[in-house]
Amino acid sequence: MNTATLFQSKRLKHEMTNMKSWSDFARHCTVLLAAGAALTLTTASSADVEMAPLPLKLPIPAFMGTPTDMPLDENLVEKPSEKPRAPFMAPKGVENVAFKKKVTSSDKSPITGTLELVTDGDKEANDNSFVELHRKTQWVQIDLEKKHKIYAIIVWHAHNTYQVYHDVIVQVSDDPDFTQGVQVVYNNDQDNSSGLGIGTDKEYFENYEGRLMNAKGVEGRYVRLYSKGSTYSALNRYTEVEVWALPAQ
Ligand SMILES: [Ca+2]
Ligand SMILES: [Ca+2]
Repeated sequence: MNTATLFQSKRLKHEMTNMKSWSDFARHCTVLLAAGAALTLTTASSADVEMAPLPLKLPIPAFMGTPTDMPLDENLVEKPSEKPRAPFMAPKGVENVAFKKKVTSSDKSPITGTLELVTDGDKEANDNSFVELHRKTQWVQIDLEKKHKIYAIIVWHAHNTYQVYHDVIVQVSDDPDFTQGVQVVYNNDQDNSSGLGIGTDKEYFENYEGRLMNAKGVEGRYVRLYSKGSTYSALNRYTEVEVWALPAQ
């Protein structure tokens, strides 16, 4: 018998001596068992997270169907789906933590709209619902105010007409300057024209569903989204960005 077991045995003997009856002892054991069961339950719930479909609210579609007259290289651009996107499963309790959070950008004077539009909750395809940034590679960045565990990032650039945005790169970091600890969630810059590394994700057609990127629980405080114009315009429009996450432990 080791010291710990001997100690426990002595302690139990002591407690039994002090108990007035067997019913006292039984009550004591029940309390101990209940405490043990509660502990087991806590361990099980943290290891086995309950999942639920992301409670997304989609805007009204500005057009129906899929483009037929757009040149489409299936190696580069994803074929538009005829079906609605399948529900995305994430841990129960995730929230859009980007809502009303501060947005900064590489473009200090947007052509139309303001940066607040990126996280104001309006994702409709109206002309006054997006901020329009200048040409070439531009980014918008959201400060989540503290570190989060991120499960999905959804972006609506502009979904008023058929178009494919170029160099869509999404990164997460704890560094507001994105010089260190940068984690890449999405990158479809397949020819590295934005110079942030070759991406292996595909380009895609914008529509009312936005683009949902699986962030796989990546942790960070800042989310940065790049783009370099679209098939419609050399300018960069952002209607809304959602970041579905839980606070990081
Ligand atoms: Ca908006
Ligand atoms: Ca490119």
